[in-house]
Amino acid sequence: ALTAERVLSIQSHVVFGYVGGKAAVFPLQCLGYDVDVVNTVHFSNHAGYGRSGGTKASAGELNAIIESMEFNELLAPTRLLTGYVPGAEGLSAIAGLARKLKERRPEMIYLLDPVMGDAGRLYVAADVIPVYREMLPLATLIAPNWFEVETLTQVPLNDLASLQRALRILHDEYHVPNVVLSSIPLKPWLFEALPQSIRPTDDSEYLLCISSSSTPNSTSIVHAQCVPLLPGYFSGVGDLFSALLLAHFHPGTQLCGKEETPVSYAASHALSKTHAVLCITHQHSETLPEEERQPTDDEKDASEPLRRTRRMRG
Ligand code: PXL
Repeated sequence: ALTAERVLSIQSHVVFGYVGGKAAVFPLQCLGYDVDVVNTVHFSNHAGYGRSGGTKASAGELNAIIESMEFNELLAPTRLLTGYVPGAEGLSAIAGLARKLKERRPEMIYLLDPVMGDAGRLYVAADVIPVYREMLPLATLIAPNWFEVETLTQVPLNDLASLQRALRILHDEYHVPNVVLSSIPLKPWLFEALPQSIRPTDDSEYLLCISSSSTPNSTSIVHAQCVPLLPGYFSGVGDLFSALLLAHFHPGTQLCGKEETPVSYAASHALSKTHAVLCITHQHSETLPEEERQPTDDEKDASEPLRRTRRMRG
């Protein structure tokens, strides 16, 4: 169904391939949203290639865009989506905008994806970390990966207690109402912690998606769901997932069932659609010559420590 909603999407643009805005904007439009697009960088390709050419928008350039939109009364999104921002200067300008929009329209839904890196490696400047921590209270929901949760909370995630501690820090200290952690490798300690009803029963590899919502009495509701791991290297999966998560998040409606929250409902729709896109991408890759299917050296390095980034060239 078409919505009258307008998303302001602030993330990267690449010429070749589908990461950042290239992975997020089209799905949002397909789901009926009007999307206003601010590019934080204009690069040839994503960081996995080792080399990428192009420009980063300075804080001055971002502010010039914001000010002119404001002047022309074009700045009234019902939803805000922020992703890849390469450094603190630009991110502070975006933080100022997010703060202003939220003050003006407190019911605005803000999905903050603190895109910083993966598998133990940062792909933006480290000076964004404290800026993201300051921005967290503005967010309606955040979609960090495993590494980004560790980076934001400074809690190494190596057992169930540390995972619970990190989620509590995000909810209680940073006042984030909803956290969605997708594509978690299903380590034995996590597998053991899963209720029988959602434990995979076959031997293939799975990823886990957790959504955690805080409740007024300082407890949280956690939902978890497993999704089959597909072989190969994929880029931009997190950006696609976040866009779909935002698109399917409908608080205050009767859409979701008894056992669900608006976030777990959105996460489950985002998960199945992301999985469907990856299945088609994987099928397509099987038709390519062998050499085009290999991850680049940088992608291989990035995926080695945890084997959790799954990227494909493009
Ligand atoms: O998917 C995250 C991302 C977004 N945008 C750019 C990137 C990356 C990850 O490498 O390089 C430009």
